[in-house]
Amino acid sequence: MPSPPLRDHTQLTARFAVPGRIAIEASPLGGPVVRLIHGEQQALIALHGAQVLNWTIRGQGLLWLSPVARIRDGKGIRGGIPVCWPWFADHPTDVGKPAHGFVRHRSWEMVAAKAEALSTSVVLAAPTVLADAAMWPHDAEARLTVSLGQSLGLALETVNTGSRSFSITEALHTYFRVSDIANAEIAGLDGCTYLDKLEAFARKRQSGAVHIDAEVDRIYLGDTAALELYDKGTRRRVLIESTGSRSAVVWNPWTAKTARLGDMGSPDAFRQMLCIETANAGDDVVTLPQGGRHELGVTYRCLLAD
Ligand code: TA6
Repeated sequence: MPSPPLRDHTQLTARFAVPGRIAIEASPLGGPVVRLIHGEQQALIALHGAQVLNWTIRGQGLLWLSPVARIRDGKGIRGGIPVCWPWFADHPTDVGKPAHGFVRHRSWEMVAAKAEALSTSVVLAAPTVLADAAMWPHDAEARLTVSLGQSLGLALETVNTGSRSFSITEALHTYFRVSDIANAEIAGLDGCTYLDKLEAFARKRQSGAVHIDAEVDRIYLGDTAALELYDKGTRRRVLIESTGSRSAVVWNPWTAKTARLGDMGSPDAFRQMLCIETANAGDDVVTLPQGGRHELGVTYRCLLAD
């Protein structure tokens, strides 16, 4: 009989903390978080949704988090890196089910943490439970490894622990911080086909780098494994390298959707964020047989201007 998951701050600290490298803290957002420290980098990961809330290099924050973000049972946290699983965006057949699946709305189990010479990492797990069957009638486990080393790395593993095959879509829904959306440019998607969600998923072709001057909500298909976000306001480049993914999502809500979302923190908050998401979305579906495993991985390497 597996031991019950550790949720208590004291127990988690006793089992996983490493002085100066791994700490379990009570976040002002309202739940326990894991702080990873590796050289000049730090990352903060909420147990809620296994959501990376912050990633800093020499104190500079590289991810966007809503100033009104809160950790609340059954809700998502606006910003950082939400884990969308076992479906991306609306459920394929029932829009009454929560967008982006259900594991971002619950506390994950902390199952491992390591402070090594070349990396500092944590592993969090979210096995499906009986109550999930009404939403998704499969036995599975999602496991997220977050690591700091040469870069910030995330690896989302799906394990089919049941007796029937199933299909998933998924995304690491990363909100990057930018100096201003007018300064941002995404390279690496030139020539890719994309589905434009704002025009009933019409198929279009990307020409050149991606610039944002209105609401954008696109699923790029094909070779999306090496992207670069350049911010000419900070002269900062983030190299985005994905594995186990054949699609990438680019999203900025702009003015009207920001107002409809209501939890962005201010009417012009969209100007400081840009989502570039490593995914298996749209046509890009992952099917796992009984006992099958799949890993969606991404590394973010930041080249800071001196
Ligand atoms: O990834 C883009 C997207 O699917 C957009 O359509 C928008 O809905 C965004 O995700 C935010 O979704 P959320 O459920 O976090 O508000």
